[in-house]
Amino acid sequence: MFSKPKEKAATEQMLDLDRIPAHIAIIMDGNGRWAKARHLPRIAGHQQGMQTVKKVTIAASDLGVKVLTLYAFSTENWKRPSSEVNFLMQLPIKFFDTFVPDLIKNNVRVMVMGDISALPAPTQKVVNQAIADTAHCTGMILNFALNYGGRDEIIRATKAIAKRVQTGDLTADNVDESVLSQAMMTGSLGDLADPDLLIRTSGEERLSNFMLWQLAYSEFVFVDQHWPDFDGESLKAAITTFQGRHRRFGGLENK
Ligand code: V07
Repeated sequence: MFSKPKEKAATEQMLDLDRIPAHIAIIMDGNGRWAKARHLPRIAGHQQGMQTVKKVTIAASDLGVKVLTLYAFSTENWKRPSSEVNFLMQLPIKFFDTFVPDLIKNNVRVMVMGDISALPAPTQKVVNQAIADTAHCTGMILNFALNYGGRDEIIRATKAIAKRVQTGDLTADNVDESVLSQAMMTGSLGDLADPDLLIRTSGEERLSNFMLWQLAYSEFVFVDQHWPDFDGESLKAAITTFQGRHRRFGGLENK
């Protein structure tokens, strides 16, 4: 009477390999809670979370996902203790030191969205190097949101468009969804810019300033696992949940 089961448990259904979401975005939450539950420092959770990034990247690539966007560091994360921020800034370096050959072997191309120029110089260097080293890869795009904020992205896009109007390259009347989409940090992804599926781990059900424009029509799947406990099977379960839902894009029916 009060709640009807509106979707089958993902485990009761089968994963349809012909309907894998093209673009999956993940808010990798719960590293600190994972560590706390084990009486470990928060940074141990981040370290383990990085290993999960590697496993999930390969799992997504194997499933035929075209873009995997991972929220690694938000513009708000600078408010954390400086010791934790310093550790987090080392993670892209550790990640690429150990993982670039695997990325190349799996034909995965690295992309980054966010204000990279505000990161420590060695972090910027390794990120730019990884982008360059994988520029020839034609498989999945692994898109890290690093020093990224959704409102910041919208402000930057708005400024860029305002400047185009100012120089006469564009008229105000010609500003439409397509112009906005291309001015966003995902503009280069073309029709893959908008995630089909957003996953957030660790039980929180908020957007936390992530891809505000691009998530307008996405399916949201929230899972209780902390990010370090997430794995390829969890990814498949989330995709199965996604496949069990109707997507209507605001229209009436789209079966
Ligand atoms: C970070 C591990 C995953 C859980 C979330 C927070 C901690 C991978 C990267 C990364 C980022 C950019 C890049 C290559 C790797 C990363 C940060 C934190 C700041 F080009 N994991 N990871 N960056 N965590």
